[in-house]
Amino acid sequence: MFGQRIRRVEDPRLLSGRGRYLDDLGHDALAVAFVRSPHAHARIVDIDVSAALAVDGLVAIYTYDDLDGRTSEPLPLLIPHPTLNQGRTPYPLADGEVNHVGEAIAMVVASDRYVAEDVVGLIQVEYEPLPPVVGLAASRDGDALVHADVPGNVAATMVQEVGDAAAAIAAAAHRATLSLSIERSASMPMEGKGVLARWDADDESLLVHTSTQSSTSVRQAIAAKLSIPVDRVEVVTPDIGGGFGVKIVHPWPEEILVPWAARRLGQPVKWVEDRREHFISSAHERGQLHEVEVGYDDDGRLCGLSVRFWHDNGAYTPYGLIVPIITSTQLLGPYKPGAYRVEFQSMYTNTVIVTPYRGAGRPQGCFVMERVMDAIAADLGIDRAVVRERNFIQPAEMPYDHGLMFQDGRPLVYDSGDFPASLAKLKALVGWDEFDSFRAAARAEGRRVGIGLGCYVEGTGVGPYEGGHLRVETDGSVVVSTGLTSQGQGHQTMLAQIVADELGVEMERVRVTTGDTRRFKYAVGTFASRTAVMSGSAVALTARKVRAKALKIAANALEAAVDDLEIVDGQIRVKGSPGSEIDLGSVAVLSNPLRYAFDAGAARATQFAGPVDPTAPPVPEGEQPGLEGTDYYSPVGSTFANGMHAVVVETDPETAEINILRYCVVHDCGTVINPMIVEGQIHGGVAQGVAGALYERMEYDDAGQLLNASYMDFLMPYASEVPHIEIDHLETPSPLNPLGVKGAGEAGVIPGSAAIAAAIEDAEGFAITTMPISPSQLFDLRRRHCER
Ligand code: MCN
Repeated sequence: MFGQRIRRVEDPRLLSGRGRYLDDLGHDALAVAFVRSPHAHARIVDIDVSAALAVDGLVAIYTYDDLDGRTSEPLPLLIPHPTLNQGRTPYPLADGEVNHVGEAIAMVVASDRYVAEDVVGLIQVEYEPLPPVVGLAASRDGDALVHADVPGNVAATMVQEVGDAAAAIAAAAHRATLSLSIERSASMPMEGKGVLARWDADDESLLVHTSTQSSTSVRQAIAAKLSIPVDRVEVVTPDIGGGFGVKIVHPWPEEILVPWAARRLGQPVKWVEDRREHFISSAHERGQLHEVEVGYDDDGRLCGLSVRFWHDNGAYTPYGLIVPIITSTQLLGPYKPGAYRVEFQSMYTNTVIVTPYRGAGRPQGCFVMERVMDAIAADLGIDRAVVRERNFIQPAEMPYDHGLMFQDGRPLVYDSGDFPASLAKLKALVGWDEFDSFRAAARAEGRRVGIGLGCYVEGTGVGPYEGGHLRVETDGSVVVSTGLTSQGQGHQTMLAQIVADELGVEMERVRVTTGDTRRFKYAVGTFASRTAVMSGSAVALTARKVRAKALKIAANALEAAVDDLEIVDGQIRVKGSPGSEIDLGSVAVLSNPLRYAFDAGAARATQFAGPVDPTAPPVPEGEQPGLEGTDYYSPVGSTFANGMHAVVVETDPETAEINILRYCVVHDCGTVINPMIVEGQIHGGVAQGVAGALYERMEYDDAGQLLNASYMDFLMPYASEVPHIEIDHLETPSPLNPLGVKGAGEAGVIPGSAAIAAAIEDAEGFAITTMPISPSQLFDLRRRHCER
């Protein structure tokens, strides 16, 4: 099964409308709607609910003053960092001050959502507006402050340096400076966030369904905030209509408030985010400004690189410095930078918080580094691919230690990759060396075409651990549970593939559940393209453990040596001796002394009468009953996937419309478990990369109002804007995990802006330094370059 193009087992259910998403549940629940701030920055003077109290169907209105115990404290700073000495997190409901449009101020619980929204409209909040800080320029000016006690709006400053970059740049034969920026954007999952909570007063326990990327972390957070023992909280993740990072914050305020209200009211309570709420109160990403100095030799080899950048972290820092740390380290891509210095400042603005969105800081880093490569090539008149080849880390240099600290606090060490081979494949796929003749032919027809490259390396499969549980049922079917949640990546399929191979069963007999703490309690979450590496490895190790147990029991039953046995299609048999075999279901019966005659495999496993087998032997010392097992995988470091994209664009000489003619991808995620899923992941990623390059941006005005907070104005690409994607794979297995896999879930998005900017630059003949770029912006750039 491993490595085969197997159709996703979850799709028939999802595609035929039989998925169960959060809003398909809890039709008996009370509904929640929030009063959210219309101001980017304001003091709350008064909240008057009197006009709302008479509304039929209203159950409760809560403000900050109603919160008790630990719910009245700020939400946790999930990933602290020593340099984040000015971290700030919000309260579940604003405590006297709001710091972005959309921040929750009051929570309304009512008989249904219509009533709840009516009540929201009747609550009068008096504000004293404060000066808003919108955008990096205003934040860096520091004239107005987001948090009065944070000077200069600087949440953190972080520097990493390897060698003396300033000296290396000064001594280099050639130097260049670049100013590069990427605007804010955000993930737009089809399904927004949502929470449903049920309080069981007898058991004093909570059952919470939430559309999260980390059910185990939400469980811990609810238990801590509501001061309930963890074993009194279970969190279940139903089907999820996409996350792309935004559902990794654990907890979102609503994930505390809804269970809190359910316990207080003794009734089920549900909140489902609407699209406007998603725009103005869920997380964004990408907004960064970079100043680069680079020194290089006559051949285009890097001598020194110095990058200073500013990261717009929005109003709070619940997710710490993960995004800018990733940019600062992953920016280097497949290259050796010579001496390297990077410094960033994470800046507060009165806008929605920033947390990782698919790619997480890498699209910005890749854009910076690839613009540098193209600038060097342009300056020296060297082919852009050649400049890259000359700066590549070579396969023989793996594992390659950059001397930097990565996002997981561990050294940035690449484990594997063959960058020259990847580039050779990409050049062949796109026809790099033949492009000049294509360009000449196009020019002869009055057309403008250009080609661009983008290369990246992506740390995937970060720790600290994931686990799996596997049980063989007495009918021979296999039940696998992991704590990770699935947002559409096809985890049920790929984990079933792994188990089928490791255990020797048919894939159809394997059923996988994810994200249900009732079934598996210890997990970290689905982010950083870590499931294939982490859960894949954990489930493989678990399957090996259960296989060993099955063989031991079967060896006893068949009176054979363990080493002489094999498992084929769920049958354990003596190799080369047909006829002497026992099926896994029967072994499962034998594994449990409490054998019931009506267990599926019982008749085959033993000869006994009556409902319970009195002759069953005791559980052997050191063993546990049941053909099941649990194991964990905890890696020593991240594994580094890589890839390279080439894009051919055509720009309209009159209208400046930008069309992608070809989009080629070479992708290395180590050993591929399911090429069909990986290609699907690349397609989705490329669509988001194209979106980030040409369409999607968060358009704030100076008052901090998001002007395009609806799908009428926020340009998501349709299928018509996403090009046909040509893919080739290279497999350099990771030496770090038992399967040799590296992650694939984010890769497609990373080089989109870099490669598309390069292609537009190639078509137009002037530098592209900001992304995304619209036709009107390109049109303006043309005018400015003509005027020069
Ligand atoms: N895979 C494989 N072989 C490999 C690596 C991966 O077959 N060597 C397959 C696996 O089958 C897995 C899929 O690719 O099902 C993605 O694996 P992985 O790279 O481990 O990523 P995760 O499963 O951890 O998913 C997280 C990643 C991230 S971080 C974002 S953001 C993202 C993404 O996945 N969000 C998504 N892809 C998404 N896809 C959908 N449909 N929806 C989202 O919200």
